[in-house]
Amino acid sequence: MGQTLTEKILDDHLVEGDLVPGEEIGIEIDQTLSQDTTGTMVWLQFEALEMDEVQTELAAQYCDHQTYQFDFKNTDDHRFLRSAAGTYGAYFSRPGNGICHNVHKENFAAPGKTLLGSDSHTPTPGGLGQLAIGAGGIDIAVAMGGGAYHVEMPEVVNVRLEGELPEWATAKDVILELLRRLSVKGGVGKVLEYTGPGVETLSVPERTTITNMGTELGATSSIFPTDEKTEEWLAQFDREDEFVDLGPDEDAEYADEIVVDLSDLEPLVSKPSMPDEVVPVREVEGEQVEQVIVGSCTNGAYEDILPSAKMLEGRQVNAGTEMIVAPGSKQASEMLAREGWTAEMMAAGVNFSEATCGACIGIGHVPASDSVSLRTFNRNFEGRSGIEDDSVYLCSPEVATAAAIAGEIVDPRDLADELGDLEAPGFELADKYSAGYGADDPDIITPDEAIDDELIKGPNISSVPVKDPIDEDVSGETLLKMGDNITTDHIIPATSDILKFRSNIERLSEFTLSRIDDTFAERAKNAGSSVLVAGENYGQGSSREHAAMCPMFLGVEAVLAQSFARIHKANLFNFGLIPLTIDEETYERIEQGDDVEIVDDARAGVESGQEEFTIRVNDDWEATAYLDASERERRTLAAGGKLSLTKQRHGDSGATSSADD
Ligand code: MIC
Ligand code: SF4
Repeated sequence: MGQTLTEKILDDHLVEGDLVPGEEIGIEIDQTLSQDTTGTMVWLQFEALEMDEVQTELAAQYCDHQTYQFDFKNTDDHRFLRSAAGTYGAYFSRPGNGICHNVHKENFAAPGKTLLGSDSHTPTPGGLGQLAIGAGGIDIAVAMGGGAYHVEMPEVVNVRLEGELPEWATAKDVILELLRRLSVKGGVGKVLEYTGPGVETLSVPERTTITNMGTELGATSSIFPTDEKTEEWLAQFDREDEFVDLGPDEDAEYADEIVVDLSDLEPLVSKPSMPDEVVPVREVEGEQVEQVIVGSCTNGAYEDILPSAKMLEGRQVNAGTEMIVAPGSKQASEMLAREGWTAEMMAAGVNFSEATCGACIGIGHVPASDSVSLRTFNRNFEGRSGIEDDSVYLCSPEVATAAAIAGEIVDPRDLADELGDLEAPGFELADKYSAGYGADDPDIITPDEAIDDELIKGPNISSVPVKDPIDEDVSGETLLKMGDNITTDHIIPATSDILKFRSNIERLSEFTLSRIDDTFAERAKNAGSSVLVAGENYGQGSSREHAAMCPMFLGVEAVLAQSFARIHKANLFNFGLIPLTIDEETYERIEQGDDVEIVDDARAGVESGQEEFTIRVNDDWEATAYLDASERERRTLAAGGKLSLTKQRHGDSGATSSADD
């Protein structure tokens, strides 16, 4: 039987297990990436593993989320990251050089290689045939130490693209259409593999918009085959020698097939406050818009911003609307400037941000109260923009720019009819990125150019908390009962007032679940030990392991949910919290404030492979909760987490010559 492209790359990197969907496999990782807000924990954990240097072909550390450095703590984090990259042999991308996914794609992403990154949008370079997966920080640290990455073998779904995009429909509309059909949990446990005649009509930046936002479906990864378009794009960066011809076998078998006819697509938008609330733009036309932002890791390439620039040529941004362009990388900014588009857009009334995540997580450009913000980003979770009850819509650069011109949401086709002279900008590749990148890039410090050979820690950089092995008795009060689709932004928000404590778990934990209940941290501390209850898809969104570390630090022992998002569930194992699945009836019955006790010996049960646990609620009624975990996850959990396990194995010194799993 033939193989899918995903299976081929996994097969090439397989070190444990078989490629059977649902079973755990271990794969070798060629490249890693980490960014500033998850990276400090990555390197602190790498330090705790007592490794001398990075073992992967390539490791890259980016400073991209909080580059405005509002607080010395941010700058200290960046200096620490530079020192860690230098000490252990990683590439270091300086603050302001761009968002990890964009800079990695431009400089290092390579077809056929595996990439593991401490950011949920790591699958972005799937658009050029790389198999890239997002994970928690300690998984990156272990991979950098030469350890395998373990993941449930996903089902590979064939997304067959037919036809060609009509005018004004874009790659963003392809992924919004999939979100409309599948929802934010429709991709859990799956890799979306794109095939069909529509593929060759899309260029690499368009493909990476689609693979980037596959994360919003909950997918493990998304991937495109490679072709002349891939080679052409790599050549723009003088990297054509990294091209590899990759695709599925003709008789490859997929778990499922989804057909998207590109020619049927029209401009779409995600309504507040979930990426899958997708409707045609025409359904929400007329909504007044006070802010428009074009950019981010989803649509921040030069080629994504160019259509906006063309639409604004000779026009002006509406007086009632602010328009900001936030390029994904300095390369994109520099290209726009060199080609004259920056001046053109500035003359139209656009403001430029540095190449940073920034506004995507509420750092700068926070919308006004009771206002609509239209963004080309990938997430619009409530409050993420920096103001509670925000109204953030997600769309393509074309739809965003049409709104900036009109001052209200408008389908660009209708705006074009109204204005008479607004042409569809189409998609155009840059001629060549010739501005002295690669080896001469002053913003990427290669391992050979490193200026540090020891770690530099500022006063806010503390150590990684390590949990004790789990106890035989696990019980606690249900301190919070939550609904479906709780995001890691709810668990540990990322706004700038909070982000500065990412390297200091004691301080950060004070904000745990504050977006849902600001008394939570205090109550958890007082309770000593507690449990959380949630509905479906608990922990969707970011890869931040802080969303497991902080509850653990506050004494949460177990999370009882109807289902979990993939990365968060792995993070719960990695930090010794028991992720138990409950059915709808139990979820409905259990109330906030209820005392929950695992009746069985929890430790013995976890270790022995027990799948069903009896929980007793308020000493009154009982129900069954399920633990779906591999043998390796059970060992990790029983030990109190991955770091505790490593320390126990190596007699507390943690010292090892290559990282274990
Ligand atoms: C996000 O988009 O939510 C982030 C901020 O990039 C996170 C990483 C983090 O929390 O630092 C992600 O996607 O993993
Ligand atoms: Fe940065 Fe936003 Fe992309 Fe996350 S989703 S990496 S915060 S731009």
